Amino acid sequence: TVLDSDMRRALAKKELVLHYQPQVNLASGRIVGAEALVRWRKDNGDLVSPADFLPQAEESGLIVPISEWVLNEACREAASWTRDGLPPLRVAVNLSAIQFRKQNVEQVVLAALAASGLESGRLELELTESILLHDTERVVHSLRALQAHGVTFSIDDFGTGYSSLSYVRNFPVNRLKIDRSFIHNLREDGNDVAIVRAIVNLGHSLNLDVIAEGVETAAQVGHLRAEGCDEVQGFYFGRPMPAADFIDLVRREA
Ligand code: G
Ligand code: G
Ligand code: NA
Ligand code: MN
Repeated sequence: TVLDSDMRRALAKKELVLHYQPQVNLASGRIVGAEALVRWRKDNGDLVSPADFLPQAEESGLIVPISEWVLNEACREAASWTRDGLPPLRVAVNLSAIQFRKQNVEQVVLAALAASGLESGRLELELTESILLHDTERVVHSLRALQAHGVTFSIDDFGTGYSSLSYVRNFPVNRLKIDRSFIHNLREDGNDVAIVRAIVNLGHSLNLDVIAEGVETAAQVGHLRAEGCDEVQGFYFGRPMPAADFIDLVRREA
């Protein structure tokens, strides 16, 4: 398709960029990491959302080289932040199910760490249900191998899947990311209050950290703090932003 050849060109011409969204620890109030989110910056300056090109990239398989670029770029940039005097922030990278099908994820991740010099404990990989749904044994094997190197894993969009609880049981993960749909109406909707409490308690009783995504208001922050949620991410603390802006934000809070 036209989109495919455009994307191939985008990769070759280095039109992809990463934006970073801060992740804040609620106890310290400090930025402890960032989620890397890909954007396509076209010739004409337009910024295309991943929602508008990743589905087709998954269809065509181009998601594999795109994801590999994202992983290498995120590791490279995060490693450069510490050289620039920033604290050793965590960087979270989204993985796609297709990667697990088409490549040796373990090798690709270890190669990105080696090439960048990023300390492995600073890399977190975000897993979605589409990864956890299939080929469980092979995925578990890759995750365990990487975990042995210090890489951590989170379950993205937690609570929205068909079998979220079995993922927690079957996969070696370190963190639950409460899906933003539960955060959106947190104050008014009694069910969401109960669900957030249940996820925080589940996580903590299994020794997992819990982060809420889609946090947009001070009231939501207060609520999540009261519930004992460990970390937050959302527009309230910062939209996904270019690396230079993220670095400035971290510097300003230091
Ligand atoms: O950043 P944003 O709002 O536009 O992201 C839209 C969707 O694209 C989200 O579901 C996000 O997880 C996904 N996404 C963003 N960057 C990446 C990436 O590098 N790899 C994968 N697999 N998904 C991504
Ligand atoms: O979970 P996923 O990786 O799909 O989430 C990343 C997406 O969520 C990005 O598109 C990002 O722009 C979006 N996002 C981040 N923070 C917020 C927020 O506070 N509110 C809403 N509505 N979307 C957010
Ligand atoms: Na994500
Ligand atoms: Mn998410």
